[in-house]
Amino acid sequence: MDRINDIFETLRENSKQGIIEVKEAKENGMNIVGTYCVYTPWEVIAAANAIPATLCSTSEATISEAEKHLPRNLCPLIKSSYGFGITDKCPYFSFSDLIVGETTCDGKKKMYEYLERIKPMHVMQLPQSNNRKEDLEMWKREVVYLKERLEKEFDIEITTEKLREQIKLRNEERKALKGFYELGKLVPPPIYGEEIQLVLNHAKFHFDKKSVSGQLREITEVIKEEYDQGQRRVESNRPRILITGCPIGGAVEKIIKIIEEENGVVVCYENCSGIKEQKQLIDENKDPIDAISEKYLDVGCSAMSPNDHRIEFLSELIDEYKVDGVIDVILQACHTYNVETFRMKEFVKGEKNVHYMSIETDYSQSDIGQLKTRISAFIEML
Ligand code: BJ8
Repeated sequence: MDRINDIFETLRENSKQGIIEVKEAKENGMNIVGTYCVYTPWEVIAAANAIPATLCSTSEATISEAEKHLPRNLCPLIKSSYGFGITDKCPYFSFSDLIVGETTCDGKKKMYEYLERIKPMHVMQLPQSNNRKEDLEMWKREVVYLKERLEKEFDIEITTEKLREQIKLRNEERKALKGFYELGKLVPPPIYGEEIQLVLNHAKFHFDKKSVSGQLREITEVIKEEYDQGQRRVESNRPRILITGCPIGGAVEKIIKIIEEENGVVVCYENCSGIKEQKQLIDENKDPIDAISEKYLDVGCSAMSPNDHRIEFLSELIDEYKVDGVIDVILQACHTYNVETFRMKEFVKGEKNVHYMSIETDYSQSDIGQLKTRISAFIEML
């Protein structure tokens, strides 16, 4: 019996378990808060005794409905999110009592204005830079406004103790996730990028964080043990790829599939569907609101100007994961990430001396052939 295959098989079988968990929580009187972005302070929502649930945004299925209200030349992630809202096809959206969004890119913040017609929304005003003390002060006020809104909405007091408890809980999950990711540093890596994604999705859509942390540690342990005993699932001659850029769940997982079919292997995801959120723990010794504000503002998203945090983190990851090539995934009409490709290319090729390519795609499968040709040529060059 292959223990690692068994683990992945079970995760595939349980991929819809999150919906059942949220449904049961709702039936037991818990509130659900829908979220879209890694800037959302998870701990504040959880301290209000509510479940923060990531909303559906990665399928093409609802885009045509969204285009009845939104322009066609808008990022697919925004159209998909909105489409799921108006068609009521995302169970997490249906169960949500409140949606929390942030003013990241223009398309997202304008879409929230329409979403508010369907569900109660709380939009956090995100500073457009994260390197000045004024930015942190502004963001801290927003974190406090969110806390107050949740208290009012759910008639509950969010105490310092509750915040501390949630910080601890989520930090444990971050540590467990980090431990799992770091398997990708091994040469050759013990598992494929597609399998990494499977585990990440499991963590994202399971809401009992205590048990998720335990499962992650167990999965990491089994993979390490098998590796130490000589099991090699991934050939050592596969070029090691880091993915950066826009989030790549659901429909965009086509890129991971192509990379690995074309004989590469994804060892690290720098983007928001990957390690970006786990980069920094929340300081458990500080005032919880201060510590939460600092951690979340640190995220290196292209909505920030300048976005130096992305470069700094990318630099560390390229070295630590011994990366041969960086693939920067841009969702169509994502201007902020698209503009950053020039700086990324300069940095990755010029300063890190690592191969770089950017890919623009959407949620359709119509560009598969073209992506295959480009990715295969890139991997061959490595
Ligand atoms: S912190 S990356 S999850 S905003 S891809 S909708 S930026 S046009 S998703 Fe994101 Fe938060 Fe940033 Fe991460 Fe706009 Fe670009 Fe679309 Fe984007």
